[in-house]
Amino acid sequence: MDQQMDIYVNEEGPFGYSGKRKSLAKSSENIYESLKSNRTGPALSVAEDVKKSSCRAAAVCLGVLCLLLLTGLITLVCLFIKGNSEWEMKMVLLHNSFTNLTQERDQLQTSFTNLTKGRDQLQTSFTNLTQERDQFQKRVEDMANEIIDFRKKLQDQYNKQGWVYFSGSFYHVSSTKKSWQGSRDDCVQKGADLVIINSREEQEFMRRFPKPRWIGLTDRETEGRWKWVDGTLLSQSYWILSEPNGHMLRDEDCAEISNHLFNSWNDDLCNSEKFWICEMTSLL
Ligand SMILES: [Ca+2]
Ligand SMILES: [Ca+2]
Ligand SMILES: [Ca+2]
Repeated sequence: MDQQMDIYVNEEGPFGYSGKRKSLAKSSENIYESLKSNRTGPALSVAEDVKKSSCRAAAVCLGVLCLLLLTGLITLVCLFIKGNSEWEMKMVLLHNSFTNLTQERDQLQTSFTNLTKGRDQLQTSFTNLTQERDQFQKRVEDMANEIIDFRKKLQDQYNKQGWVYFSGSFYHVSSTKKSWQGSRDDCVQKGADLVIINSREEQEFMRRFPKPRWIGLTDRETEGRWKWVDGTLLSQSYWILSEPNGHMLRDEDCAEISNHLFNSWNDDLCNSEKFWICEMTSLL
């Protein structure tokens, strides 16, 4: 009753209304607490404790969950950062690889360009060389034809003078007889010398000339040491069987050739007068 009277008393008056209002609220709470404590008693107090314990447990669980979530979140962030770093590293490596590949591609492109230029230059050089070769071959063919023509003309000219051409040499057979030395002097005067037989073909060619004739072979310097007029020693010979023999112990030091046999050489006295054969080696 006194409190209610205070309420009414405090509501009066135009001034101090707020302070009175607060006083009124506080009084009401006290009244409510008093009433509540009066109504529930000790049982309500135990329930309140249980409720508080539950709240604490829930709070603890919530805290643990938050801690776990935070830990998981940190782990995820670390994994993300680690993964991100690895990805960035891979990206850097890929970028470097791409850069290197690009440089290698450019170098290869440059090399290919240079090789292409070199190939083109070689192709041009090859074409020029081919043209020069063709021109050179044509010049050689022209020169060969000129030589053939010149040789024909020369042969005709020598033929008119009694010379016969065979395998690079001109041959002249005499129509008169002289000693071996006289025969040789005549050949030298013609710009030639007594024939030197260098091959089987030349030996066979000699058989076309009839009658025994002096050839450019002698052993006047050393008996039995036959030499050609150019100073070379005799290696391949075509003596008649049992020749050279120095017949009847005569000093037969000069060689003659006849045409009746393939092996047709004979040694005879150098002062004997015989026909002879001159040979002029041709440069053609
Ligand atoms: Ca000869
Ligand atoms: Ca002799
Ligand atoms: Ca003889």
